[in-house]
Amino acid sequence: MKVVNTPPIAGQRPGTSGLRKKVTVFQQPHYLENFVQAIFNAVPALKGGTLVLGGDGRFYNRVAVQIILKMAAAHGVAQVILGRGGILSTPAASSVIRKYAATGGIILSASHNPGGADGDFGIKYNTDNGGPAAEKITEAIYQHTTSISQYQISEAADLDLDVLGRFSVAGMAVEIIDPVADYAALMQDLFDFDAIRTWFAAGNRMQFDAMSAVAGPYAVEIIEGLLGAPRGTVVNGLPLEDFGGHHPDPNPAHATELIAAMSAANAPDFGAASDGDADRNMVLGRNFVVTPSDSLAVLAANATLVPGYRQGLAGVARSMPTSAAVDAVAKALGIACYETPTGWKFFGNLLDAGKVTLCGEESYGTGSDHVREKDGVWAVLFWLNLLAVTGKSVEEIITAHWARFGRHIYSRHDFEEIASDAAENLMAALRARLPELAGQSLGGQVVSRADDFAYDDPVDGSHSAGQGVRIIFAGGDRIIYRLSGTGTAGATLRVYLEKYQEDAAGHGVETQAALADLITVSRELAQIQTFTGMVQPTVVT
Ligand code: VG1
Ligand code: CO
Repeated sequence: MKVVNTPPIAGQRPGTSGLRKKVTVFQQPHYLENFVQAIFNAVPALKGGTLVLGGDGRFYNRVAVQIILKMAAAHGVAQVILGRGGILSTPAASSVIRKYAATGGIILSASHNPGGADGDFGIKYNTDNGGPAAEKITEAIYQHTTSISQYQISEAADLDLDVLGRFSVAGMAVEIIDPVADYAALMQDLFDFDAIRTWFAAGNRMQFDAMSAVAGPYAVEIIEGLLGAPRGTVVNGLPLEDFGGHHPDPNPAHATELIAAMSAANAPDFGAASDGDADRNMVLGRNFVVTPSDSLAVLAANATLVPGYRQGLAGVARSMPTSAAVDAVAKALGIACYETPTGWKFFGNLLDAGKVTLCGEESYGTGSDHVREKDGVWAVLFWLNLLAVTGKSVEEIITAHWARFGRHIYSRHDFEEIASDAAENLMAALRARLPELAGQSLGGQVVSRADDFAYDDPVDGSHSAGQGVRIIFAGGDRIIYRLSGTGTAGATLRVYLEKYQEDAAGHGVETQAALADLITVSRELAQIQTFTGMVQPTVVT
């Protein structure tokens, strides 16, 4: 074991989901080691405990795994459970932490951010419930990075990561597990695999685009293997260190290959994609895109059709910018609906306390109490289960849902790589105007409420302020503004737009056209062009 002197490195505060930086930043001397040491300092229980370790396989994953193994050994961790090849999808890591009652886990991923030598890398700590560490812990980790003076690392040789079995690194046990097996078993407990097998056997077709990311092995084994879908159902199924140069983000703007396949003449019945670490999902029907907010609402409304949720839902939760589609379902079901800040870590307490069963975010994230992360493959299997037992198409399910609950027309406009100070100034100017907005008319609609969202966790009472500016109109339409906490270059302004359309005659409208007035108001109110110089968003989903 050696002790290495190190200076604190600025800027290691975890964002919405862990610490994300360019690979080149992580490659700087001591950068990763300082952060990992801060985790061990902040979580003393890891000494003598079990740590789960794995990542999405992106560039630098294997290097980071070797470093973390040696540091874990130096810190007296009793056992590391490691995915073969250093691979574990984020939801699989969460399930493994829970199944083996581990002390915690370190997940290596920058999720939907691009990878490769010039791309992004990331690291986050998950606690013993399998979920992302709460703000209290991420903040403690950050504080340690600001005062660190040395780290400990063993001088053991590198471990061969590609062989299953039990090994030792400087006396610490390392169990290398199949990254898919435990997760696949959990999925079989939740979903009606027989019904889905029958659906495929009847000739229904699907395309799952793993976007050359970590979902590939999970989707191939579960969908083509256990569920008998034809070979080739999963495309881009081989995880690549640079995701083939693509943005592994499952939305219409980035999953262009899937969008094209689903709008072709011979399109499959069902399309799906997931992100870099397989916790996000996008689902589509033939020539029909499902928004994540609608998907959450549909899963909630139909949950009892699925074995794992047959007993009904305790409650549901959504992040604040996510549309109120699920609120309408909760109301009809007579269950609670919680509104939380952006980021999965805010769902953890609600799930642990049994207050909610399903939760989701507008950013292509859906999940349940089966793990403590959002879960892309789980959401896709949930949809497959619904398609199989209802015999309906995706479009039929969604349009029937709208007919019953009304449609929450929804879109997110992202303005990426804005200079950080311009973005901060824009938000500050917006916040300064909030007190005067209520009662005013904007674009012909009266503002009923204008505030900066704050959240009081109903379980532990923790308070999180400054979570996004909300402009809520009298009719329920909303414009939300917040800055991204996952980017690595400049700042990203996210503008979320929502309009409720009750009348079925208006449900077929094109989304951007239906939101045109709100879009204009959103640009003018925040003076987006004045502050950023940008006339149009870089990504619209
Ligand atoms: C984004 C999404 C948020 C999500 C987070 C992590 O955060 O908006 O809903 O929880 O990414 O997802 P932000 O701060 O950039 O808006 V993942 O799949 O990147 O871990
Ligand atoms: Co992700």
